[in-house]
Amino acid sequence: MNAVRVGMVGYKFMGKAHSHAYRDIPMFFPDAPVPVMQAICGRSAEGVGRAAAQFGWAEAVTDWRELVARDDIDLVDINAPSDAHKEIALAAARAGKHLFCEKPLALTLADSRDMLEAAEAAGVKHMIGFNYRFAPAVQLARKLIAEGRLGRIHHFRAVFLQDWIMDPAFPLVWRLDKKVAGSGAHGDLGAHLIDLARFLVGELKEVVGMSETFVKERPLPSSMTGLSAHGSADGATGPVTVDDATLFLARFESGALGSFEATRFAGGHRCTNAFEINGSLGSVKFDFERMNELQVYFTGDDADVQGFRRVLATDPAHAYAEAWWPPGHTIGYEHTFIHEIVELLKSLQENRQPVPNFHDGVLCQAVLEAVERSIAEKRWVSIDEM
Ligand code: SOE
Repeated sequence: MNAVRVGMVGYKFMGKAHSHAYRDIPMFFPDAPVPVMQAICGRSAEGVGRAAAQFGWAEAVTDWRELVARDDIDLVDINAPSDAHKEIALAAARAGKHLFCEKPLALTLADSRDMLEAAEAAGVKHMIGFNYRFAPAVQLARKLIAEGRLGRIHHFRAVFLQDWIMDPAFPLVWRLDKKVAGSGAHGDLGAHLIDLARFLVGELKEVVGMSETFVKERPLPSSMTGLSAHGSADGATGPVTVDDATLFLARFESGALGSFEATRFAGGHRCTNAFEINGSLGSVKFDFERMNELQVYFTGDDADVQGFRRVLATDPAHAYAEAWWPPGHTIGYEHTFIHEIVELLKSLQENRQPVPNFHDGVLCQAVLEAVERSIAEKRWVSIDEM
């Protein structure tokens, strides 16, 4: 397979990130199949038409049902709001298309399982968009752990901190509506932490959580411009139906202990996605705001140089680095999507499932829902219960 014809549903934030990746891949990853940007789909003809022209899609369409049924599409890329994922994925799988779906996979664990089942029944490839795995510094952390260089892992400590809805005048956008988003900071940000935890340390065994919605009523939006939306002028308000912040503790299957904090109320933190892992032989620290770096500590270092050191993950020894610039020339947020989609395209070429796939989406959703159950029932919840 030398070319993959893509049909994409959604054209906002993630639509732009994915489009940018499709455009860059032939230039920097010439060995991957070429993504052909066949058609982009959105509800507003004007909006999607503008996006198609700006992002470089051959065609703009408004009916996703027609799009997923077309013979000239191999892969359906779903980055519409979360409540639309399931219906589109099921129809696309039935039409025999490979699937690429943004996180969280669906609004509920039951829906996620339906999506996995549909993809498996159709025999198509399925990928979920957990892009942070694909930062070279995160891949380095994984390699150090897999090679046993951090020894037995004791702790995984992670935070995803944002502050874009702290102003009570910020409007009730779709991300604050449970019917559309499933949950708030928990599913939007916590899902990434859970995925990183699973990727780096392994499966979680049990969880206990707490959450809060600090601003319970907000102005209705006058424009749905995502993270920079504006409130309505007529003073109409509506209830916030998702969490502003969710925190939880976890025990991993391996016996390691985890702590997770996802919030949109951490003033001053625009997008702090950070973790620290402590093992018997060493530790690593990652902060997405300095995404090219991994702080590394080894207990075996000489006594006079003990301490964390900064490794810049831009050398040929680091994942994906050779495709880019000479050592020391850093990369950014958009590159995580490029690496993720390279994995997807190569999986199609090699006729194997990409990683992470819908199984990972289901397992992440099981943890998200176990935390919600724990909060509702005020108790530890085992992942096996889900
Ligand atoms: C907004 O909170 C958001 O863009 C998330 O939806 C993304 O998944 C995360 O990567 C950054 O923040």
